[in-house]
Amino acid sequence: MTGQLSPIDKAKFVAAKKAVDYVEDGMRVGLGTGSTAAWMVRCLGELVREDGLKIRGVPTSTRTAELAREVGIEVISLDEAKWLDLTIDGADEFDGELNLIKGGGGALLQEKIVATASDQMIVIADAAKEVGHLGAFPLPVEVIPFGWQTSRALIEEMLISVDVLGRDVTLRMNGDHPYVTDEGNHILDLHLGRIGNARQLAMVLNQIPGVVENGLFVDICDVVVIGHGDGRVVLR
Ligand code: ABF
Repeated sequence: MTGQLSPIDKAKFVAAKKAVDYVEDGMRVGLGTGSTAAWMVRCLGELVREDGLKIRGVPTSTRTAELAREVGIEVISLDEAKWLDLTIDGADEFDGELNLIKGGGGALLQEKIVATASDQMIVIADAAKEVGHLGAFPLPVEVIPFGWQTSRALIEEMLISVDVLGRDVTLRMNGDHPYVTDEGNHILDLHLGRIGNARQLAMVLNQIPGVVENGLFVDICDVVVIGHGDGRVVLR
């Protein structure tokens, strides 16, 4: 499965492989989105096929659902699962309080719902994702298409009164067209540079009309499994 991996892919793989140690027979598992989470899905698939691991997976995106089925994992909906024992997902940034920025892959809405509906959330990440302060990675905010420019203007106005370094807000594009999420929404990327108070910003953002969800995961992550290019794994 792994062949000759680049250091970054090795880091992602070893984090993913370590995280699946937490998965036990009979679990309902939230399956994350992104390249690190894809390694996790492949590792779980190998355990299902070769060791008879019995789990049911709830994917956080259509692409994760496709990969999970491809590797032999039984896929169910969150409504069928009702609640999850464990979610394993990637992240774009994590800080010392295990708060996260997620959504670089465009799946933040389902990711946050699934992670919140879990007894435990494990993040798997290469070491470069660890930051002193969140914000260098543009913060994704999912907005409905109706009046998205008004939502953007209201966000820009709100940013004047919060503790951030930058205030540039851009519409995420997919080629010549706006990016469209699995739910048919758009994503605004907030180039904030440094977020002073993630908890406050997460709350204020979701009060803005048209905003569906934001990529700040505050008090949701329980453990971060950090992979390094030399094969080392560290837990936070
Ligand atoms: C996903 O993991 C997204 O929320 C986040 O953008 C992504 C990180 O991607 P990768 O693992 O490819 O670095 O859950």
